[in-house]
Amino acid sequence: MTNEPGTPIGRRVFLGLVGVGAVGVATGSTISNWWQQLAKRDPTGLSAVFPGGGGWRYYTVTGDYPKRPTADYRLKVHGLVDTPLTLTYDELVALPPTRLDRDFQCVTGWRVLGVKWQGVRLSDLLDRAGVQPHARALRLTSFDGAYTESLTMEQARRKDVMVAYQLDRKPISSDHGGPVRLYVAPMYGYKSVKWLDGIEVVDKVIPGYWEERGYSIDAWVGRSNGRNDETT
Ligand SMILES: Nc1nc2c(c(=O)[nH]1)N[C@H]1C(S)=C(S)[C@@H](COP(=O)(O)O)O[C@H]1N2
Ligand SMILES: [Mo]
Repeated sequence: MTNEPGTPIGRRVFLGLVGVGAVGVATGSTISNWWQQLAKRDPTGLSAVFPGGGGWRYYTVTGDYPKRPTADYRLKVHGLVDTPLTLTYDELVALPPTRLDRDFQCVTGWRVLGVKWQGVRLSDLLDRAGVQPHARALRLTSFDGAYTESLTMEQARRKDVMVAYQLDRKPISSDHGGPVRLYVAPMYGYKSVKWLDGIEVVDKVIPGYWEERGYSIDAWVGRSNGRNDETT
C-alpha cells in the first residue's frame, strides 16, 4: 500500500497511528501535565485548543519518550564516509549554526506554523565526514531503538534539512525528540527523526519505519501550501 502526499492516508495506517498515539498514557499528577498527556495521545487535534498543546502532538512509536542528558548524548556519522564521526552535544552546538522559521506538518493533517529551528545543516556534517563517491542515501536512526528514516543524498544535501537542537529558541525537549532531532523542512513530519543518534551513509534508500507501513518514501509536503520552497 502506498500513499501519495496530500491524499488521505490508508485506513490501516491511520488506525495504526491512532493506536500509537494512545500509547502515551498519563503518568503525571498535575493538571498541566494531564493536559500535556492528553495532547500526546489525542488523535483528533481537539486538545490543541487547550494549554500546553500549541498545535503539537508528541509522537512516539515505542510508547516511551526516552530522555538522554546532553552530557551522554552522541551522534554518529558512519557508513560510506572517509572519517566516521562521533559528536558530543557540545561539539555539535559549537559548529556553525543554521536557522529556519518554518512550518511543521504531519501527514495526518495537523500543522504548527512558523516554528523556529536551530541546528547544523545535515550537509555540513556530511562534508565533515567525507561522503564516498558511491554513496546514494542516508539511513537515520533513533535512540528510541525502533524508529528509522531515509533520505536520498540529494534530499539530505538541501539547505533546509538540519540536525536540530533548538525549537522556538529553547533546547529541544525530550517529548519533541531532544536533545537532538532531524528537521526536514520540505517534507512531512515523519521524516524528522526524533532522538536522532545515527546518520549512516549507504548505497541505496532503505525504507524507514512508516515507509515500511505504507507511507510514501518521498514525503514532500504538497506544493499547494506554497511554503515548501528551499530557502537559505
Ligand atoms: N523517533 C521517532 N521520530 C519521529 C516519530 C516517532 O514516533 N518516533 N514520529 C514522526 C512523526 S509522524 C511526526 S509528525 C513527528 C512529530 O514530532 P513531535 O512529536 O515533536 O510533534 O515526529 C516524527 N519523528
Ligand atoms: Mo506525522
